[in-house]
Amino acid sequence: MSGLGGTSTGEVHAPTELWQLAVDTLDGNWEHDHTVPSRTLYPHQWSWDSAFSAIGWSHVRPERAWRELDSLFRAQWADGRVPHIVFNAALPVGSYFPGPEFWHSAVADAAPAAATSGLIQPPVHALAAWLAYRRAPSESGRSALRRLYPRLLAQQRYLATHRDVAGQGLAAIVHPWESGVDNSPAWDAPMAAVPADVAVMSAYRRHDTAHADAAHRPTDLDYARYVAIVASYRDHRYRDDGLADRHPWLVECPLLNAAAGAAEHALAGIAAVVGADPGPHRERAARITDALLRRLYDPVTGTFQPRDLRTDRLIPARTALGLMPLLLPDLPARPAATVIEEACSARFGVARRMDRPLPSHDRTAPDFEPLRYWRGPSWLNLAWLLRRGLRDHGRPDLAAGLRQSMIDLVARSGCHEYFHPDTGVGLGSPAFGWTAALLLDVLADDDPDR
Ligand code: 2M8
Repeated sequence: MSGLGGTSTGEVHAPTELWQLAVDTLDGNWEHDHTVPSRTLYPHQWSWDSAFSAIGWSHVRPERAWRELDSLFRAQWADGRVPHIVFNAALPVGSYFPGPEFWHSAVADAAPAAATSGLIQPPVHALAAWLAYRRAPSESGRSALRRLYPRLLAQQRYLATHRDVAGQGLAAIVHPWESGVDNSPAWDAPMAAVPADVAVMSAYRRHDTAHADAAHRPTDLDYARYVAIVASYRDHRYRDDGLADRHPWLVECPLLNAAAGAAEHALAGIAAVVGADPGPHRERAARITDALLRRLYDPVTGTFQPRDLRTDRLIPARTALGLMPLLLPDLPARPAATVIEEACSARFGVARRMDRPLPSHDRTAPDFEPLRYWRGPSWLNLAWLLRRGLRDHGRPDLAAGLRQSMIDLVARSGCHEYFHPDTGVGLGSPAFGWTAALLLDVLADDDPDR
């Protein structure tokens, strides 16, 4: 795959055709005040998907970027958490599993009126708001930033207080779904420790496997554990006090914490626009970077690894999560250099001219699975995040290679959810929101050396 590659039917898409394809995909997924990730697989509103969609909308219909973020933050909980799913009440029961009746968010004192999940996702929203504003600065954008700023602050405060389970300056996640990379091999060891019986799944009907190949999705045993972890949290009314003593799955994730650090940098920019003080954001950003280095950087591998709080050990799997702290503009030169080395190794293959796209997991690992969801396939959001990091850390050449590989994937296969990491064949949902949105963003940014 190189240049604007051929599609599966042998056509070559011009950039203008790709642009139109992405706009049409986003438009097709627009649902009154938000973008659904996929009409079939994920018909509700997802948290980090909405942030990525807002970035895409800022290039074509900026008012939708603000509606997208506003609608998500309307469902923010009183404790500051931004739920990972906001359910669309107009959809029939069974449109997604686990649906609102399973989450039963009303059991929580802090929950909003709308039905939501009780989990979070990586906080990429401040970055999205900041980029959307910079790409389409306007008076309505400024008022949107003024509306969103206190909500984004509350989101950060929730992470820094309720979720700092170890008291070491990093946020813990309580479920693999909070990482966004649900069945990553990074979670295999902590998942194996969760007691669950696959037979419980006979009481439920999975919705995903009706729309996607079961061999490309998490297994039934994964789902039995997903359900068990949610049930434990829900049974405690989604409260965060006492998590360390009772919760079956607790991890510090490099991606989620890098996103929280990048959010503070973005908030410093937003603060300057809305007349607030950027100083505290810079200080908090520095503290998060410091904690990531102390807690999750492994000097032996030269990359970042998640920490399992149940064993207090770093998780050895070398997934793309380990590259994500490059998103932190203040990551010191030495760890930045070793992470870039990891990105360029045979594990991930980042190069000026990439012959294959970025995989979600180490290509050389025995548990690399090119078809199964977050266990190997290529995802545009990970490539987009890493590209930003490479640019910020003085490697515009590698960032340009990654950008081209993203364009090639969509030129070859369309706006799929994820892609085969060798052939680029499209997998999962064929009309996926963040693929379209982030493609627009990289197409618009046509100065690859910037
Ligand atoms: C996937 O996660 C959901 C659960 O949240 C699922 O598998 O049903 C992940 O890819 C996640 O990162 C994404 O936000 C969500 C919607 O696109 O789908």
